[in-house]
Amino acid sequence: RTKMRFEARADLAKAKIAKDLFKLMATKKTNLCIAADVTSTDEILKIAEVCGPHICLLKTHVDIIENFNISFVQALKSLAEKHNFLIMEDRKFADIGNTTALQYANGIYKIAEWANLVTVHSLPGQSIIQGIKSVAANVESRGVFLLTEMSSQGNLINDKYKEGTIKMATEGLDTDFIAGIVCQSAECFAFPGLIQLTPGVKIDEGSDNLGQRYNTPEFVVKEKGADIGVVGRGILNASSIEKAASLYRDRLWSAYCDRVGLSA
Ligand code: UP6
Repeated sequence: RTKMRFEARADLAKAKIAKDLFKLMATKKTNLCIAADVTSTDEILKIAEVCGPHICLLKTHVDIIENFNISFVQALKSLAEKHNFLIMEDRKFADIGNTTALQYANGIYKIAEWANLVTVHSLPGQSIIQGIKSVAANVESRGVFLLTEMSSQGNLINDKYKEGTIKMATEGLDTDFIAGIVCQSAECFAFPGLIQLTPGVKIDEGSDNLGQRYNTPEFVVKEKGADIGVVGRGILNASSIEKAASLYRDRLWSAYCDRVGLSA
């Protein structure tokens, strides 16, 4: 649980996109990422418009959208500009470098064209990052988050896998392209220039009936070292998503301020 502030960590970050995101969080005063896990383009755009002012990051699962089209991507990018947030496609790539490069740049979604960030499993090794990097139009405006731990009950990640992933994120050949790690605990903190993204956040702790486990905003930021908290259903199932986003933003940001000794 580092007490360093985002501004100072921006200076240490090796990936340009991590510097940008640290600075965005510090100036906009938000460390909330919304998981826009809905299946229509209209719903995602509504979330982006209404919650945009409260978030640093909007996370998509583009392959759950029923009516995907390229004008949707343009509209989402404009909203990202208007409200000043970045877009992360939570694709969780996990194949060999060559296949991952094809999946990232081609197909219907052409993720490389619009996602500032993507998530990647470390399972295949360093080559998966090299694959993505090889087809990224601009290494400065793109980057990856490496999955180091998962929130789901019974996942198979062990200490050795975790150590290997952290090594890849801190000592590998592509540290200029790794913005951060997706994890659940402060044990994963290795270098203050990396951003810790933690999903499984809900004000009402507990679990869903498919293995997801939740912790409160305060717990993930102050005890588990999260820099960014990812909230999906905690916001999406609220009667007002705008109010819920504002509430999660306040709770996550206050917890960060407490951790680093800032007045909110
Ligand atoms: N996510 C997790 N746990 C992980 C990694 N990723 O929940 O270890 C992602 C899910 C979902 C979001 O794919 O998009 O974070 C959590 O959504 P929820 O808040 O509705 O549970």
